[in-house]
Amino acid sequence: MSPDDELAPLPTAELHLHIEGTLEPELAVALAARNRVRLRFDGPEELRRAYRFSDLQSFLDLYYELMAVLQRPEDFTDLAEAYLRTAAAQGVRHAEVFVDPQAHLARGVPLEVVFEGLGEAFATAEERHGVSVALIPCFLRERDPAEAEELLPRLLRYRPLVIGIGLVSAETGRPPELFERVFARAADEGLHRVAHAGEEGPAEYVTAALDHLGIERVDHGIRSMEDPSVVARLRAEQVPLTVCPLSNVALRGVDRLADHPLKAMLDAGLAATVNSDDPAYFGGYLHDNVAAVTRALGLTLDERRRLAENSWRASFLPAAERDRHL
Ligand code: ES4
Ligand code: ZN
Repeated sequence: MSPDDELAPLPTAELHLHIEGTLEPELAVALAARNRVRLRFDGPEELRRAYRFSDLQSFLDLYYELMAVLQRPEDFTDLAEAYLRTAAAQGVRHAEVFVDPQAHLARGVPLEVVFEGLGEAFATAEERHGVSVALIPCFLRERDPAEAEELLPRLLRYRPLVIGIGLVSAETGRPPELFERVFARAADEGLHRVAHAGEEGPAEYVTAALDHLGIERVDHGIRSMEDPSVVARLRAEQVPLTVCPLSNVALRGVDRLADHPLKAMLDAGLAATVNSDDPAYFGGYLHDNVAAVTRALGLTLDERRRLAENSWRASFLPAAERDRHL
């Protein structure tokens, strides 16, 4: 296929991808065997059948449970390597990858295991897969903000691989303001800042994340569309949104892909991008998401080009490198 074909992948930056969410059932079962971890699933088929969700929390429960198979640095290397291979085939040329250090620390896996394991795969990603990679560790919003504040200095040691921080997990009852201090410190350290907001949480959480956390991109942000004043601000400030269509359908934030607000976001002049979130769980990687919304919403080739261009503008690449893709 050439890039002019309706559904050929365009070179794109992936800006919303949880590395733990790339754990395919086959790899989960293989790592469980390698590490002698018992899973309550008999094999990859049974596991794949469990990849069905009623909401964000039902997904997060399985996502955290399966992390048990990730024990050693090479497990993280294998996980990242599998993602990079698939992502490259889907047009991804740069990825700013999320990781959940607190989820691993909480089950006794040290930071070095996570970062050295991922770093091993990322160090050769450019030459092996033509993909440049950076890491954005995310704080878990259900945990005490003081824990995030204590963790931040330890994350700084992994610069320049680590370029920023994020905020993830279930939003309800955990407004962005709780994390104001750790985000302010990260800004002082020159780190980039993003946050999940307006996924299941209300449009006000998008505003709060912009005002209190100083975020440079909104992860998801689809519920912004419920408040015209939030839409007007996102448009005026050209705040990038990392939208994940298959995720929103899998977690029932949107009933059907045909009802997805992505097209309305583009029509409203928002800087929307398409990303894959937790592709092993939600039915597809970056181009699978683009192809699915293209069909469901009737996106034009020009609109797909705009999505790819938005991804480069929204990336945290140095300007000279970013502009090579525009
Ligand atoms: C996530 Cl889809 C989603 N939402 C919030 N937090 C997450 N962590 C991993 N996937
Ligand atoms: Zn996410």
